[in-house]
Amino acid sequence: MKEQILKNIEAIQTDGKSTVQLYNEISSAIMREISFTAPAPDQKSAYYLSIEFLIGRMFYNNLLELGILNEVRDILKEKGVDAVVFEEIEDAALGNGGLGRLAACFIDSAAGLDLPVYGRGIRYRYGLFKQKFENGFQEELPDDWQSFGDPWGIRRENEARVIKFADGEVRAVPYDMPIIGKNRVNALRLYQAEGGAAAEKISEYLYPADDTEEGKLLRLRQEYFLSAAAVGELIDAYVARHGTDFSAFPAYNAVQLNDTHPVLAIAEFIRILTGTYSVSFAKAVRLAGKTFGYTNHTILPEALECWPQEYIRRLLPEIFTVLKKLDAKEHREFRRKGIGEAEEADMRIVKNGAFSMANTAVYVAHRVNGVARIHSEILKDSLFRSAYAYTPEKFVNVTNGITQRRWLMLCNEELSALIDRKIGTDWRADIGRLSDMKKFAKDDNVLAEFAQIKAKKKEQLAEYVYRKEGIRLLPDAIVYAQVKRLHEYKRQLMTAFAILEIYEKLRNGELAEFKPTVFLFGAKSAPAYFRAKGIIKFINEIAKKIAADELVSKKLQVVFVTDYNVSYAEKIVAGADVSLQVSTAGLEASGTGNMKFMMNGAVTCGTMDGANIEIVEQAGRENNYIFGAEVEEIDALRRGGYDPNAILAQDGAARRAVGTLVDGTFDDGGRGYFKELYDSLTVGASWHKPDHYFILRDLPEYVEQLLRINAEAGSHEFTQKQFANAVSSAYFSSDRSIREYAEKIWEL
Ligand code: 26Q
Repeated sequence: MKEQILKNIEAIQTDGKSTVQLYNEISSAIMREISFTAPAPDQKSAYYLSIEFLIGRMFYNNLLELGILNEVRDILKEKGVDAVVFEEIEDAALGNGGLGRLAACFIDSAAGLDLPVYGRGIRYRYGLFKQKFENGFQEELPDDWQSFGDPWGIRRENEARVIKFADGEVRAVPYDMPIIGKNRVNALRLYQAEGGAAAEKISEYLYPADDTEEGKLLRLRQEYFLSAAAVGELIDAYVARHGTDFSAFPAYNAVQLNDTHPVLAIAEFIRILTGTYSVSFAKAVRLAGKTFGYTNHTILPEALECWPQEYIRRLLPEIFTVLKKLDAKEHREFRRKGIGEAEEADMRIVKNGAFSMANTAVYVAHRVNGVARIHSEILKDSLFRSAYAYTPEKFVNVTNGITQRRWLMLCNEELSALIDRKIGTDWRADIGRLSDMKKFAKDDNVLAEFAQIKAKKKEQLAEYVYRKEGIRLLPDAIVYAQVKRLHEYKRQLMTAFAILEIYEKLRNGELAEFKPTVFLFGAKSAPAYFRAKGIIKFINEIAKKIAADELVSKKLQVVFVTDYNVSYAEKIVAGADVSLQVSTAGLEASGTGNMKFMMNGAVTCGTMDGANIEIVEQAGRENNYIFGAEVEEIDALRRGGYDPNAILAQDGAARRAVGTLVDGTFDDGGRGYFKELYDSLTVGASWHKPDHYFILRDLPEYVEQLLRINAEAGSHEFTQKQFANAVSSAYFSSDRSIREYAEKIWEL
């Protein structure tokens, strides 16, 4: 296959062709030779249902996975084409953040491990919006990713199926994309909605605005569309092979629900078994239980989906009936077990008058998992406490991971080559071997090479930022990066305050030894998330102010990159020195950006939250910069006695930093963003207490750590810390995560 692909590419005439044309021709030349691996007969398969798949650019990754990246580069070079030009092909952003990127890493690892694990999602016409800044304010533009063509997607017209809603039918047309591993090619199957304008709306946008009833109903349609397309397909395939005795269904199929968005798949499965195939309700539920697993990715109440019963009754009457029966069954069982009312209310499928998707999943699924150790503990202690008390055997942890193919081999060829030179290339097929690098932790030559590579990746990052933003990063600066979805719990605002405090100290001449520092931000705010948009504007105002300060701008720079995405992340994680992971303890389920930075040799400056805890366990706490209140303290503060205003009253530096929101230092164009942020910290806003995310509790320690890093950066000891992180990162390979899913949940 390899040889034939290379021949095909050799034969391509490049003269006078545009980059997009060439991209499509080369990709098609590869696709012609690729055949999807069919699951072996009688082998169990797992299906990963996700509303997001944040794949990123496929071109280089597929060449890497095929083992022909360098050969293709050489062929193109001879034809006068530099392969970097394909960086202008934008990636399909069919996801928004960690949850979607995790799905992409997981299917990559599954293919790499030669496992029959297949993604099922939606082929959105437009992905996550493209971001631009207009005077520092975020604006959103449609992401028309198909304008570059879609050479990797194969339309499966004859596998289209009809999805029924109360008010009409929609066709779900599958598109298969190759997920390439050494020994197999799995299909990632994305469904496109067709059948007229109303139908097409269903797969038009990722996360359509849901501030109206119409918007909410559209989201519900999307969720059912994905669920029904995937479940319908699995049941048809089973019946064709094994007939209508469904007893063996779970022996052949595992279905993983990536958060609550595809939870209606459970109800759809029960609906078809009971309705079309006359399976008893109890048996259908039992089979569903054995088939489905549910992964929770957040404990934030606003992200736990509850569907008004009325919506489901109107749009999906049969699903409504199934959910009601399920709720009644649950109720009978709880009564039989003597479960008290309060506890029952907590666990019930119908909760506060709406269908709780999380409770549905927890009740039916045979496994419920969190995505980092602390998160899984919190699920058992808090969110699903009652369910854990009665069905402890359901609850497992699978700490997230990232694919080292994209997040090390592809984004950091230089570091990968150093590893090859030191321990050979076995680690490329078996990431556990990366730990063999630990023996060089004190080897000055290796450390020097490692430091040189970091410097080189930083230069490449600076080049990229210049190309994208027209901004020159301070040369040889320490690069601190905070790149992730914009959300209050992630506390980008706390970083903004920390920067303002440092800025103030620099102006006062308090930091004579301060080394040049760049703070790099990247984030998109949900279009309707007012405070998140205010935070973006605030950071952009800070960036502008510092850039305009003749003295301080030689030492300190703030850059908020535009349209942060997977391709940007590949540059940033390789070039950064410091990974900022500063969520309020208990609120970041795992984080996966933290792992990408670690693998590329950045130290973590962060709180004891999510996977940070396991990161410092692997790499050594002494090699990272941990600060802030831990979960127990946050819980205690939440129970009473937290007074951010008291902190402001006695901490002048914090008071000045926070005060810039309202003292005229910065301008939000009279739109009220900054006042809203100020109020959220000092008086509370929309159902939150003041400083709901405990920024003022952690800010002083944060500044202290940032300055400590600044003092240590550039030293031999600091390089040792960075190195320790990189070589301790094998545990965070999604290969490890997928093996755990296969064992603990899917029984593959
Ligand atoms: C919910 C209701 C209505 C509309 C949208 C949503 C919604 C949309 C997206 C809720 C959640 C999401 C995305 C969540 C997400 O990305 N979570 C992240 O998942 C990562 C992978 O497990 C973790 O590492 C992160 O900690 C977690 O924040």
